[in-house]
Amino acid sequence: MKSLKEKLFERIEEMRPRTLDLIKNHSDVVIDNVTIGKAIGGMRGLKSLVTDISYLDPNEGIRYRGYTLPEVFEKLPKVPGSEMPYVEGLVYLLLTGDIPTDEEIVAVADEFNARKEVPKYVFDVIDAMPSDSHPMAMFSASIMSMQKESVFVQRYNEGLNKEDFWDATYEDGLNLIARLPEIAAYIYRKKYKDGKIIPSDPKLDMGGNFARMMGIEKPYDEVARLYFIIHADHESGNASAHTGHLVASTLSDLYFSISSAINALAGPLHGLANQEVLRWLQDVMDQMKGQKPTEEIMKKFVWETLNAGHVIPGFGHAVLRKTDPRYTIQREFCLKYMPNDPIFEYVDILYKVVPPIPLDQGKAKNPWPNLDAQSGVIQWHYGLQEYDFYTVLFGIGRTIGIVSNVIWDRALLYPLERPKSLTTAMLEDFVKKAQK
Ligand code: AMX
Repeated sequence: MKSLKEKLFERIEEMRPRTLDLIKNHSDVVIDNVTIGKAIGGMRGLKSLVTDISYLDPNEGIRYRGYTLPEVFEKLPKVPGSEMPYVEGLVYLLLTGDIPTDEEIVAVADEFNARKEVPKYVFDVIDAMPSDSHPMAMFSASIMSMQKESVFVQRYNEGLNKEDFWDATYEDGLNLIARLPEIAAYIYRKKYKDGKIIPSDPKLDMGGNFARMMGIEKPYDEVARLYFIIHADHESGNASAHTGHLVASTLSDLYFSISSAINALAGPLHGLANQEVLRWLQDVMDQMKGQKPTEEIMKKFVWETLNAGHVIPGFGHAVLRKTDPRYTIQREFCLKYMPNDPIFEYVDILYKVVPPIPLDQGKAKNPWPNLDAQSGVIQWHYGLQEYDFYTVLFGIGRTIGIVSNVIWDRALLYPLERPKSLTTAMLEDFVKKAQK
């Protein structure tokens, strides 16, 4: 049996000539137009990045290496006694494009276990931060503090050949992914549970071990696996993935790159949206004094929010144009494990009443729920009621996708990212020329 790294190298050798051929022989082939709307409008939808790790179809949602999310959950090997797959298996799939066999998954889980010891000074860094620091700031700082461990930097300084950059990046990436659950759980227990730390269990898989270190009973291990898998990747253009790629394109190591990506994820239009949804729902619940609203009453709350000039959190998406499959998978989980949860019942009513409203209003291009519409609700149900922490969970998942992308960026020798800017006056000149 080949190890994950050997299998990855096999794939890299297959891909390198294809990329080389595109650059050498087809660089002039046009794939998109750059308009003023795109240049000022955050490059929305501009086809200007390449990744084979995932593809976001506007109608169908995300595919990981060609597999839809339901297929990923069905095909990846399951943790014994669990309905959810190994998160470690997703890393294997994203890196190689293959579903691991039962034998391969055991080897990969062992490889992660061997890498998961967190250096003690990381906990000292967290302890030294003010206790009211945002958990995402603590998470980002912890990752940054480990930069001195970088295998890439060490081997780069020894004169590493650029053909082998991916190999050292693989070492950093897997070390980082293996350590993040313990770091996140430490931040949680330190910040919200009086610092009573629960040690890691080397025999457990990533999701199971995370649930244990968080101190939350079953089926929270299933929630952890579900979360890390659905949040892992969403193409390269979203803010966190793009930040990770951009920083790594300077040949900064993965500790710099992932810490930056975590900072990008901390914005309310990106990873922080899950807590906004819960806040909105609980505000409605308070006003309803716990009563279940009718659809008519719920519509009134939605309109109040819109009329106050705010967005309905958990709805809409920059690329997707249908219900997010990551929402649907969580909804199925809720229907199975927590159908009578009062907040879930609210989410269900919202799903019925919100979509026609933005359509009537004629503004939002996508009126359907995104993954955040109920991700906070599930956490709340299992006792994780500290909103600020939710984005850290997203960050653990997203790191898996970014690490996979950066390893491949290095394998295919992608260069420094450096788009060109124009001035406003130059754009106005383009308009004048176009009008002549
Ligand atoms: N409620 C009300 N209005 C909305 C809306 C919503 N949920 N989603 C979009 N709109 C409005 C926009 O504010 C914009 O109005 P404007 O022209 O007055 O500025 C208009 O509809 C067009 O927006 P769009 O092109 O459809 O969306 P976008 O690509 O600009 O933004 C997103 C996408 C996700 C930021 C937006 O839909 C939004 O703010 N949603 C609520 C916050 C949220 O759920 N974020 C989570 C996203 C997923 C993630 O990364 N975690």
